[in-house]
Amino acid sequence: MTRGYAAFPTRFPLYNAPDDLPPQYGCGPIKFNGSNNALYERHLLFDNALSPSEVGDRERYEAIARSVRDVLSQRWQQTEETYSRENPKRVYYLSMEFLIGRSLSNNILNLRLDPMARRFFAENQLDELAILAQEPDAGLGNGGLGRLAACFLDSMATMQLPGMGYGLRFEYGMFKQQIVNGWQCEQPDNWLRRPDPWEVARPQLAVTIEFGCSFEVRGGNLKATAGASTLLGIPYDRPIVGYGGKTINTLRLWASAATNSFDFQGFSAGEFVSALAERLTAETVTRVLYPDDSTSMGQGLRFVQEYFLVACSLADLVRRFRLNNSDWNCLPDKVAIQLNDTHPCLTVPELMRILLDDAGLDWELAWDITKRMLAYTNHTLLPEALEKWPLRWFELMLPRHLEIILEIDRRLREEIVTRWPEDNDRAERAGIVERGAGHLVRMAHLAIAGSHSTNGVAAIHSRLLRDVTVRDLAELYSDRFSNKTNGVTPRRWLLMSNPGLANCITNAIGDRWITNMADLELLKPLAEDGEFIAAVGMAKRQAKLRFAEWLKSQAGIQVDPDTIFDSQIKRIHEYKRQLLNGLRIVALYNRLRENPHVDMQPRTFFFAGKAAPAYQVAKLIIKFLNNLADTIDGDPAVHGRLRVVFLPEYCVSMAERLIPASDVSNQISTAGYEASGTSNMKFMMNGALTIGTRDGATIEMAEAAGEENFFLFGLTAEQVAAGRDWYNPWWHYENEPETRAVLDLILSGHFTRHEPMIVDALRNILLIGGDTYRHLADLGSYMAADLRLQSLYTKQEAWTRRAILNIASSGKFSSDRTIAEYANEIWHVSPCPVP
Ligand code: 26V
Repeated sequence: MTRGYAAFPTRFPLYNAPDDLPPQYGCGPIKFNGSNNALYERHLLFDNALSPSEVGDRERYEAIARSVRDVLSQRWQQTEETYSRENPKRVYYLSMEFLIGRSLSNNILNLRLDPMARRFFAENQLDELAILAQEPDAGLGNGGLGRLAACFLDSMATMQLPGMGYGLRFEYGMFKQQIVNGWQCEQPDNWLRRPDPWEVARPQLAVTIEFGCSFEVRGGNLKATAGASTLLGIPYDRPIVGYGGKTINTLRLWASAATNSFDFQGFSAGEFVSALAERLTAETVTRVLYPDDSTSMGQGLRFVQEYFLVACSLADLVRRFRLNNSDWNCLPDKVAIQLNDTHPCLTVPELMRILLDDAGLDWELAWDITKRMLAYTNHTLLPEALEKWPLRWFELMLPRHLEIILEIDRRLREEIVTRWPEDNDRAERAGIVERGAGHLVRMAHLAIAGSHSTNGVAAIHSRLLRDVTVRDLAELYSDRFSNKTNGVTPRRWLLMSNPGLANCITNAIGDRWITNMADLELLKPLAEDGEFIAAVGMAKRQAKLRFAEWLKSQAGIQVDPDTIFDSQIKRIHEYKRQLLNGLRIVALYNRLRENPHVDMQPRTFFFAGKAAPAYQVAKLIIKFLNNLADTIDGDPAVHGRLRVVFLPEYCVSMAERLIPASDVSNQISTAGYEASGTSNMKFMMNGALTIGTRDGATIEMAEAAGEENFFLFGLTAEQVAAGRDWYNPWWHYENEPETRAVLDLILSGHFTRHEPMIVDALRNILLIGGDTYRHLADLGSYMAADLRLQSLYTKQEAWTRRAILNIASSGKFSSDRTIAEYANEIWHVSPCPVP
């Protein structure tokens, strides 16, 4: 008999607290007995009705995850009970995306079960890494906006705030990226093919949503047809464990279904197939995440998804409010709703509809309540990504909402004309409905008019939003605008992903930093302490070795940890300028080819990121980077000195591995374009030095650490804007020898031997088309900053000292700080501790 079976107990004792759980993190009634495996064994064998010889790592993963969920489920219920009893003001974070990644190790860590888990894996001789790798990333997001939502949930739970996330349960998340002959190929991400141990379906709480039209799937698209219809929203809850396990909040994701899941009449009449087709159409709504974060191209299904999220979530939270409160006037005292970009901004007309039609309030009161409840965050200034929906779609699908929007628009215009009677165009510019060939509803304007707060995500971004992008509305409602600089959770991004460095920090200053990142300031004096410098240097080396080993085992790629690890990992976008990084690499390559004896630090460049499937230029950039990697790899002249690696399938789990191992973080967007960035913060906390432009939150990071500890370069946002009419890339080509040599080598086809169309495309982007994103303007100063960086790297101690000063200054970029600002200045919610 195998060990697992023999150990199977006949009774299931109550869980006892792990003996090494520090008392300050005591989880109340949560008890877990580390010395027996009862829970695990039961899940392993009974959940899938398997014999011990049949179980593999996937079953082991599920059994461990289920055991952890058992451990937290009581506390999860108590959290909800406490909120029901105390009836505090709650905050709801509405987002089309939650990029949560994996949950098992994060939940173990936040429950402080990690010592016990380590013992468990050892005692049972289980391969921890192989088992953790069984969990698919929950890739329910495109990039920064979705990952921010996930970090915010972690912070709210850790700070014991009564918060809840609302999103969609996409059956297919962000596509899987393969690289074939250098090109990106997309594969569906069927992440729910196997049962997800973290989600709890709550069909008893399903809500019914009404549309002014019916739907059918035609030619792969969702088409609206005549006649009203209904959809069912079924909630699936996921636990959000705060650090220390005191509060466990909920992320509620909605899945769509048909109201009559089975048409029995139709079935009797022999219409079995069409009855089921209706059901399939209904389920289409939450089938797939839109993998495009660069354009708001009119997609009918996307519009339906947005309304579905809004309608389900509002029905749910209003129902919850009504359980404890009878007076509609109290809604803003009990509910704050944060709108993550304009994606959930149909909340404005939907809430008005509920207050007018269901609650029977008059317009003035309904409008006042709506504004006091809602707050809006903007995450991009790119005009092509600002959502505008055709008025016609409202007419077709949401006629009542259209009436409400037109009335909001009428009143807004009236207000503007009264205040600026001389300014004839202002109402047209600032109105909600953009009048034109096809009338469009400007969702950002709707969000600003219908809320009490609008914020950007870094100081420069909030300023540009107010002074340029929505200037007219900002002048009208100046008191509504503020900035809330983004942050990231130090639990996942430092404590969990970089245990070596985390230990180093804890040994030096204690572990309070985990929930109080300002404490990292205490590390500043240690930047002069030889022993601490050595320890931090060692932690970086360990992380590099660990990453190199992982890469070897996963992809068969061998990288040298003695080279500088220089990373740029993010969505592929022209404005993020992966191409500029490529130009830098070609310049270094040229230097080495010209003079093999040139003094240059050996380097490995890492790229990772996905392009929107329809974004051709972004896909071409991926192809170029892969060609660059192949050519350089195949050139013996630079062997051992220069290496380029494009890592396919960038995701949260990959970032968790690569960021701790990186020496250099590239944040090189054209100034004025990157709203904030959040990977920049993760790199900083993990002791990478930043080479970057004065854009987004990088500006505030350099301010915090001191510009002398950063490698800043390039045009400022003001200079970029000022050059709009006269910038000419040819000037740089003609007057800067290195720039010219770089372009000549690329345009000679050196990296694209049998692919002339790539050369044509690059010539177009960088020269003929005017170089919209100023690659050539910034290449010279990028190279200069790069030289400074290389020279510092030769002095390892000085380098690590700067890394320490960066870590010590990264406290501001904890999402705990960001959430404290939202809670105090926008939501006015306070902690509601669970006894
Ligand atoms: C935009 C769109 C356009 C309509 C179709 C679907 C779709 C999906 C996602 C997006 C998001 C674009 C905005 C975005 O992700 N912004 C990023 O937000 C981060 C968090 O605030 C910030 O750090 C990044 O700088 C910013 O690019």
